[in-house]
Amino acid sequence: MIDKHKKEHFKMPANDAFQKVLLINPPGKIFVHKDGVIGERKHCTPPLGLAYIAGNLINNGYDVEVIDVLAEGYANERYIEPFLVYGLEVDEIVERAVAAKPDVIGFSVLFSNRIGETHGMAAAIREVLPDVTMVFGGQHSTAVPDKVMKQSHVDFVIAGEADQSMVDLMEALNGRLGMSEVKGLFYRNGDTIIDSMENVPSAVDGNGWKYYGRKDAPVPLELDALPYPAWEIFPLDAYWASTVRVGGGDIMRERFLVMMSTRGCPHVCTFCTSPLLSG
Ligand code: B12
Ligand code: SF4
Repeated sequence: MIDKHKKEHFKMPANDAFQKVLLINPPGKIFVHKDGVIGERKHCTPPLGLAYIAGNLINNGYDVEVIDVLAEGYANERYIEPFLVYGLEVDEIVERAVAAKPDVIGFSVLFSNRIGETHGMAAAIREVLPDVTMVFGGQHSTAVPDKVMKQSHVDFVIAGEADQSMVDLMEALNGRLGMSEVKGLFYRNGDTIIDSMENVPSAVDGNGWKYYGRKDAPVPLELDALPYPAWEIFPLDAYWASTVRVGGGDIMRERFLVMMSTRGCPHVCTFCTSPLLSG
């Protein structure tokens, strides 16, 4: 079997200013009806996108650590009307982030309903780590990057599938690539927010959004060239120990992982962020 983590690493100079990346998976959050009945089941599914990003960062010689707020704090529930939020407490996240000594922190915001908690964590970490670089990504950040960038603790948004563009951002921070060369990157120039894809023609325009064809979208073009997801740095036991599983029910009571067999979509349904993310 091919071990994709054993590919040759870039020759990284020992004095790279940006070497250690901390990836944070936000807490879980489900809706609770006024009568107290839970509107949906808790979920606890290994975060495939973050694992791919971690795999490619490691493959390119970077150090990566994960705080999986959802899985590690699965049993720690609090009711914030009208939601049940579950995950590690902010104080613990801040403590862990400081101990990790990251140069860059990446926050995954797959679901729009998590953005409030994610900004809350990021702002709390920013108070104690004023110089750390903070990057937001995932479906929500892709859909409304300008809105996400309005928060002063957010240094960058990477729109789209960031398996490769997160590595490219690290290369840009270390001076080996221009910011404008990082696909899907939103960054600041003074008070102006720059979109590195500004001049790339869209395939479809709709409701103020640009939808790119897969070949122009901010996505890795050769999926087969990506290393395997770096599950070894994720707290898989916490996922396997969770009592509620979305989808598989009884089948998923054993050790399991997730995979995705295709990316992108030829349609542009107005309620869906998938074509924005993946082309
Ligand atoms: C699998 C899946 C789930 C799984 C698990 C998700 C997980 N833990 O990974 C489960 C079943 C739990 C789930 C649940 C829900 N889901 Co869902 N889900 C998906 C699905 C089908 C695939 C996600 C995936 O694995 N993609 C593959 C990986 C490789 O991509 P990725 O995770 O997106 O990660 C890439 C980028 O997002 C980005 N990225 C991700 N993290 C980071 C971090 C940084 C720092 C950077 C730079 C980039 C970055 O780079 C990654 C690598 O390419 C998507 C649709 C889709 N096709 O994408 C919907 C989707 C994410 N889900 C969606 C929704 C709405 C939900 C629910 C809220 C539905 C509901 N009402 O209950 C729930 C959430 C639970 C809850 N109650 O809050 C929406 C989100 C839209 C939005 N803007 O909020 C999507 C986009 C579906 C849609 N078509 O609209 N979901
Ligand atoms: S809902 Fe999203 S993924 Fe499904 S067909 Fe429409 S655009 Fe494609």
